[in-house]
Amino acid sequence: MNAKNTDFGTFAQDVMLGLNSTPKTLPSKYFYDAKGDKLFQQIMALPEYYLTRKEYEVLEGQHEQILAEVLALNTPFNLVELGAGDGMKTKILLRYLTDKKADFTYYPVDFSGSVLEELEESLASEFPALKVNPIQDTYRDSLKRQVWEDGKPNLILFLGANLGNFGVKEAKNIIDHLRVGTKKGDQVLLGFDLKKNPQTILDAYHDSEGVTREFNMNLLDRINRELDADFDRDSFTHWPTYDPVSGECRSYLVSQKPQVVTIGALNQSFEFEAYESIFTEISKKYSLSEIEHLAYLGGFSVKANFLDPEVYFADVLWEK
Ligand code: AVI
Repeated sequence: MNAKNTDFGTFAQDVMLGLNSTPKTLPSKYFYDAKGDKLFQQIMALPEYYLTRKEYEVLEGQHEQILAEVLALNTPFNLVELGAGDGMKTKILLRYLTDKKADFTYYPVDFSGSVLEELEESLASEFPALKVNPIQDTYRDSLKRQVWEDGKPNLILFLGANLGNFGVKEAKNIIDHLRVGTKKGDQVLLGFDLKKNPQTILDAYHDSEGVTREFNMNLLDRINRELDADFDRDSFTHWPTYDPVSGECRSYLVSQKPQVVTIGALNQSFEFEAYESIFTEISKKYSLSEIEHLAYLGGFSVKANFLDPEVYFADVLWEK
């Protein structure tokens, strides 16, 4: 595996920067340790969390059209996936490509080493002949390094509404990395959660079983565990919000009282006023016109938008 340094130093530094900011913030990429990965799997199966089911529906129903062009090239290619996760949805594409005897190498990129290990195991048993080259890295750094680049056409997958976990400026920056990290003729398939009834969106991030709450709280547990801190998780409330204008669903952990939290590894204490918040995650929802604008910014042409019948989710195919 091509491993990147995701060590203690980076985590500690990001926590220090985030908690010293005003307002306080913690990066959502640190949700995903072994426990966070399991919680996210549970989230994906929640009745309120429609995103995974809807994207599955799109890929299951329209994979032939989605892959028609890359198959028509009739030449070996690379299938690169940014944020591969458990590969559940990608396996629809892998199965179809394998059935069609396509000659390709699959490069799953993920920040989480444990996720990649599990994925590699499941692929080995379900697709024994598949050429797999896992890369442990961030989206941006992997696009900078392009370890897959060998002159063959690339189809880059960025599914699961993962781009939504970045603010507008950062999302544009990632699209810019996609622009630089692809060559003419490469295709990109991106998943976007679409703007819809605000209540439906809010419910997806405020599930009745409290799994999403636990997912956020795990970040405090992780800081306690890995950075020798004393967050009292019961004195924080999980608080998701949704703004239908910006399409931004934002999650916060709100301190229920004035308190001081000490992080041993940073040798620093952080004061919280009553009801002061830590911003933990953004999950932006897009309109189709906003998505088209992103394609334009990246210098991509829109080949097709693949939607579910309820128009909850879009997988969009762009070409450089
Ligand atoms: C991974 N990502 C697209 C999820 C989302 O919907 O923003 C992460 C998540 N956060 C809370 N629930 C799910």
